[in-house]
Amino acid sequence: TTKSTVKVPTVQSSQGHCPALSPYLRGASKLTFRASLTLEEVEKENPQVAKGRYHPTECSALQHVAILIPHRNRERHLLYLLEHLHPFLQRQQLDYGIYVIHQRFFPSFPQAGSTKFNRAKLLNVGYLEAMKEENWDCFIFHDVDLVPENDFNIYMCDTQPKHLVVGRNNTGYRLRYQGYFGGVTALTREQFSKVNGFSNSYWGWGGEDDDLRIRVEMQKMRVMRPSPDVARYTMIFHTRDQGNEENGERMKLLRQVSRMWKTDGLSSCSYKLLSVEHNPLYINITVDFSMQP
Ligand code: UD2
Ligand code: MN
Repeated sequence: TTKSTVKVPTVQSSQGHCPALSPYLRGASKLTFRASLTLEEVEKENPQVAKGRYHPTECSALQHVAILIPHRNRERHLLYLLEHLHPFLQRQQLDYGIYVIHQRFFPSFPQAGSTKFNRAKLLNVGYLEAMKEENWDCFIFHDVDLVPENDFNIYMCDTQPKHLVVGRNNTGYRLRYQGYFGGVTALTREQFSKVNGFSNSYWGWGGEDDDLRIRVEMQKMRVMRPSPDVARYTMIFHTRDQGNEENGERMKLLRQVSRMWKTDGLSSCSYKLLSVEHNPLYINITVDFSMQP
């Protein structure tokens, strides 16, 4: 060995890991949603994103993160989310991919089966399809209408499942209730597979987020939350969608989780895959659930 007296500067080499805290974070930002915004503009602002994917070039990211967004008929919301999320995730120096899982709706053929929206099942599909492309470390389950306000709300997974929405604008930035697990959550590949993913049985609005929390608690995991001053979101205004009416079965389903979780989830998620498109800013997965029970 040679003893060097030369001080090596602490610059990240191209092989080195990214730092624990990215130097690009800005903190709280004022969000605006311009009515005239187009997808082409957002694409132009993100030349480094290709086929929905990005990775930092200055260092190797600490986690490979798949963002999964359940979607049907919310094109405006999707556009605003993409506009804000891409630069947000890049400032966090993440290796990431954005997946939009689209439930095909046949309003003129209601006899084709259930046309109700199923957020949880779409997220299971997102996990299964994303895992076919890459062995992602971390999954962010993300409502299309929630835009993060502070980039210190880090989109990485932790030793326990994380709930990232402590507060949002239209509920006074306060946690809605103890145990609330809706909106945006982060689970590692292992945490999500340990609970067998989401239940596939929640058609329409509500309950599926509480079901996942019960699964998490049954595995003796504990929900973590970032501090309230960073875990803040703006929910873009909307009314209840057609085809996502309140699920009257949800209380009954929530009483059965301990009996059902092993057989209802990732292990039983059947669907008809209609297409996988690699758009510039996101991977679009379209599925048909109408033939499912
Ligand atoms: C709450 C939860 C949400 C979920 C839901 C009950 C928050 C912030 N969010 O949202 O995570 O648990 O209650 O199911 O507490 N969607 C479409 N098209 C539709 C219907 C829904 O794309 O026609 C997607 C979209 O990503 C949307 C999400 O499903 O953000 C949740 O639906 P919502 O926004 O209507 O429900 P909300 O705001 O009460
Ligand atoms: Mn919403």
